[in-house]
Amino acid sequence: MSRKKTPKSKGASVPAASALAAANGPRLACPRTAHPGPDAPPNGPPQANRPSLGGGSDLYDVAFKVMLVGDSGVGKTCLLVRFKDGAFLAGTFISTVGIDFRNKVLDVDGVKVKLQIWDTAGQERFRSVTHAYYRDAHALLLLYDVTSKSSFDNIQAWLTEIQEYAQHNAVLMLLGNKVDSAHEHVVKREDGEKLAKEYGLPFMETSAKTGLNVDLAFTAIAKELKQRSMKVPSEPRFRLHDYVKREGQGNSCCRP
Ligand SMILES: Nc1nc2c(ncn2[C@@H]2O[C@H](COP(=O)(O)OP(=O)(O)O)[C@@H](O)[C@H]2O)c(=O)[nH]1
Ligand SMILES: [Mg+2]
Repeated sequence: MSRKKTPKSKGASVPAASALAAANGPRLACPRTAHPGPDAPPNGPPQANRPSLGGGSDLYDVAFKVMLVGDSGVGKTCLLVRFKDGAFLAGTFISTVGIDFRNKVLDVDGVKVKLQIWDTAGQERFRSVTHAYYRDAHALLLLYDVTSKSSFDNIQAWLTEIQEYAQHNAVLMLLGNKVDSAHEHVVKREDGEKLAKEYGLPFMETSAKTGLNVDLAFTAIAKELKQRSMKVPSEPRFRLHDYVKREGQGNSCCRP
C-alpha cells in the first residue's frame, strides 16, 4: 500500500508486454478507451511507497494494487472498462497483451482510496509476465465465465498459482462473470458458491455488460483494504463476506 497525496495517472501498459503484441493475434474483446500515457515504471509495477504515477489531478490517501486473473475471454478487460469508464462495447478487435493497468480513486468513508487495477492476459504464454506481478498485489479478483465450464474448472489452477506467487494475506474474491448472457449458464450459481465456500472466498456473479455487481466488487475490495491499512478504533470492523452477501444483487440470499 502507498499512502501519499499525489496526482493520479490513468494507467499504462508495461513495455515488456508490448513486445509480446506481435505474438498475440486479434480476438474479440471489449474495446478500451484512449490508451494512457507512458507513466508505468520501466522495470515492473510501481513500488508501494513510491509515488511513481503522474498526470491528472485526483489525489488519494491510500493506494492498492488489484489484479484481475482468470482464463482468456472470461471478461477481465470488460470488467475493468465497465468499472473505470462505465461502458461495455462488444466485438472490437483489441486484446489484452501481457499486462496493463488502470487507476480509479474511490471515496471510502471519506478516505480517497486509489485502486491500481492490473488486467492480465490469461494466455499460457503470458503467465511468466503475470507471475512477476502477483507478489505486489494487495487483492486479486479471480474470474470465470458462467457460460464456460472450462474457465470454472481452471479456477483451482489459478488458485494454486495465487498461492504460489501472491502474498499470503492478499484479499481474494471469486467472480462468475457474464451472468447476463443468453447462452446456457453451464456453471450454476450454486457451483460458484460451493467452490467459494471451499476456499473461504467471497463470491458474486457479475456482468460487465449490464454492470451488475461490478462497482460493488471493487468497492468491497477497497473497503477491506482501507480498513486493514487504517485501523480506526471507533470504526466497526468491515466484514467483506457479509458485505458482499448483503449488497450483491441477484444473490440467492436476496431472491424472493
Ligand atoms: N454477455 C457478456 N459478454 C461479456 C461480458 N464480459 C465480457 N464479455 C465478452 O466476452 C469476450 C471477452 O471479454 P474480455 O474482457 O476481452 O475477456 P478477457 O480475455 O478476460 O479480458 C468479449 O467478446 C466481451 O464482449 C459480460 O459480462 N457479458
Ligand atoms: Mg483481456
